[in-house]
Amino acid sequence: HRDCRVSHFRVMENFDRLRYSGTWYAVAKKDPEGLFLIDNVVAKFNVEPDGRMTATARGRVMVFRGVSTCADMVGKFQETDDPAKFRMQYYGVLSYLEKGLDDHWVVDTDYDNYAVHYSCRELAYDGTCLDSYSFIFSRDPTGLTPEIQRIVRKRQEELCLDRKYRVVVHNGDC
Ligand code: AZE
Repeated sequence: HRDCRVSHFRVMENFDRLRYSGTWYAVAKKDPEGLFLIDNVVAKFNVEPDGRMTATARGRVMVFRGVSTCADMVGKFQETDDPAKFRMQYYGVLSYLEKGLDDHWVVDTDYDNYAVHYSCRELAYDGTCLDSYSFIFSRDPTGLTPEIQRIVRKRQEELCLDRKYRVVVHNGDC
């Protein structure tokens, strides 16, 4: 039986934010509750001169029922005692868009092809997650190789999120 306690999830060892920087295309995502990025999600991670990690993200979001727009979001990362676990403060460049403070964990990456991201917004009393979101990122917008898909599927299972992901479409809308 799988251990779904969030504090027991394994994250990337010796996470290197410099190798992680640059453009990542979301190829799959597991949505949290409420409003979220819909598709065409592209994230760009940077390391600032002072060493801190920042990111921008672009993607299509629903603003009213049936009306969507492309949103530009900014993320600033606070370090924790685990180098692969951050707190991400984020906000929309346009004021009406969402803002918040989320966990941002890099679960696994080979830096050159794929990354598995995880965020739990609300813990249950038993330590499992009540409201999470997760992105599978690829350096290549057309997707991941079958070999890497196997690794990613394993990580999704370990996060207790197998079969909870949807494909993120990239069709040039944003
Ligand atoms: C992430 C990559 C790093 C930068 C940022 C990310 C997260 C963005 C959101 C956006 C939510 C938007 C909503 C709009 C209505 C993880 C993709 C900022 C959580 C809900």
